[in-house]
Amino acid sequence: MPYIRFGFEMNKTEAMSKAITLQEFIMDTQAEFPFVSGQLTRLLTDIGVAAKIVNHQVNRAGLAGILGESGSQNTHNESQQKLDVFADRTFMRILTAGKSVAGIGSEEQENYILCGDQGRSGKYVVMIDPLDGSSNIDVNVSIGTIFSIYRRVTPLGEPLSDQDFLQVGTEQVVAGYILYGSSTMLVYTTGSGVNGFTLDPAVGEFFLSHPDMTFPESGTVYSINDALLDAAPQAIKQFIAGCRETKGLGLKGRYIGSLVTDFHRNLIKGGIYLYPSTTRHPEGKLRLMYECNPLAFIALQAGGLAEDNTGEILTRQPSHLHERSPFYVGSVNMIQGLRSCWISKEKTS
Ligand code: AHM
Ligand code: MG
Repeated sequence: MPYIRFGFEMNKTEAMSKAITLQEFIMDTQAEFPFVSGQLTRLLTDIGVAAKIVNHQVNRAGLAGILGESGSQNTHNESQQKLDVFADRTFMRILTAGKSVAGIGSEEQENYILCGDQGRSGKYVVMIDPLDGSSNIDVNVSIGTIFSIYRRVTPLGEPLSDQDFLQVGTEQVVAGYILYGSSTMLVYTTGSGVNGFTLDPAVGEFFLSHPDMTFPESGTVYSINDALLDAAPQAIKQFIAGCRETKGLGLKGRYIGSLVTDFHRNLIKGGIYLYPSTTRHPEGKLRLMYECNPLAFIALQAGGLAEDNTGEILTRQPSHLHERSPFYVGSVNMIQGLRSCWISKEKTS
């Protein structure tokens, strides 16, 4: 999709050479949002600000002596790292300070948070994994933030309720992630293409660096935790066996164990990420609302596909906030290959 600025159409190369900041881009494209009121523009800007603060802390983690576990546990009984706590507090503080958010669901908080007067005002609900892949912090591996934004369901003026948070993935208005990697990137979609911005630390601005991101149709990378394979469904075993057999054709196995990083690489190079249901995690490990749905929404906007064990994940009705799901996301050819493995296993069982 061409990027249009001040009424002029630009191609990817022109857009990249214009030094367009995230703020400019958000303002220029805000007319794409249905029911535009400026609140979503403000909210996206706030996310960009919080990302810079978290990025600063991630980059100085070793020096500041804030590596290691904080001692507290999150709602899934996983030990929290100090940066998890910092990232969660930073996003909460900045998002609740703006007037556009009515409520926030965070992977690090047991219950959702209502902003202001029981969430009576503010048009939007945010779901966020403030720092994903945090077990990688101590070994200096890239980590990320994943977020999505929904329009509230209950009328303005009434307190928010469960139904505002338990919306199907297709209702997302915005989805995005921040990758704290060798450079820091913010990638997001408002449902009209996917665009990536790279932080220039010297000036403290995100600049449009990856306009109109698309999954290569034919992926060559498969990303799975190999240790899970014995306990995974037959269809997954068959698919991975097929990948291994064809590796002479250029297929590669690559698994970082940091979802945003694995997803981002596959988005650029073409590939599939798989986190299956297993004996230990029969419902999968990843969280539907904080991890799977936002990345699934981005994947579809980028011309890829995303599924759970039964089909398209975005149409699945969540039943609770911290629901888990198997997750398969990536290039069209690879997800279709996986689909045919599910079908052939159904036929033989
Ligand atoms: P987290 O939200 O506790 O960080 O867990 C999610 C992470 C993903 O980033 C990553 O893809 C996955 O867990 C790795 O899990 P495993 O170590 O089981 O392969
Ligand atoms: Mg996570």
